[in-house]
Amino acid sequence: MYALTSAYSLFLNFRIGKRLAGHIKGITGNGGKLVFIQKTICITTLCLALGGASLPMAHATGKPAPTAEFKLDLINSKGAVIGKASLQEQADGVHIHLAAEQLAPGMHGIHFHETGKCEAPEFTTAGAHFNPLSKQHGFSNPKGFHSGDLPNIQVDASGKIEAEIISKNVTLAKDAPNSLIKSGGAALIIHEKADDYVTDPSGNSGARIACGVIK
Ligand SMILES: [Cu+2]
Ligand SMILES: [Zn+2]
Repeated sequence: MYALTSAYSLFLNFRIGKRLAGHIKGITGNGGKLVFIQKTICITTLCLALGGASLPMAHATGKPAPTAEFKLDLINSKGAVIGKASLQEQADGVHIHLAAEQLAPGMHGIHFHETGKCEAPEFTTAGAHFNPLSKQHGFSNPKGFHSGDLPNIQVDASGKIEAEIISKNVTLAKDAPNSLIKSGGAALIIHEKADDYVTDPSGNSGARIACGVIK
């Protein structure tokens, strides 16, 4: 099931404007019309592949083999497991494969947070967005963005999401400055509302509704 529609990609394109427009993969001009040739969108250095669509594999040779996979359960505010995610670093970035259910349909912000502690119901224990470069929040923020910022995800009408997100802004290489694999861990958090990509410190994305520990 596709997590995002082309219409949504267009919406994102209009909403974020030029900053995003140059980074949407798979859009090509065709007599002045936009044509989606591949279900992948990119925001700055992040790409969100649509659920179910296969990502173009990294064709680079001589690059390091993919790292070990880090798997995590996502829990909701009642502490129940509602999904899982796996992280794996490839030549083109850290791939986050996400599959979850029992979420409210619609757009939701999702980020890496700085501490690997998910205490329901509010998950404040996960701290702020992962931000080793001391930037402000948001891809559209001139002082942005956090290394842990990610593109919004769209939960379908049945409350399910399956998506693959790629981030070039983090690594899984232990103890690198922007590594998620660090002392104290990190967390992947889904929010109640969409991230507006500009409001510091968390994109006005509302409550933290699901959390998973990355260790
Ligand atoms: Cu967050
Ligand atoms: Zn942020």
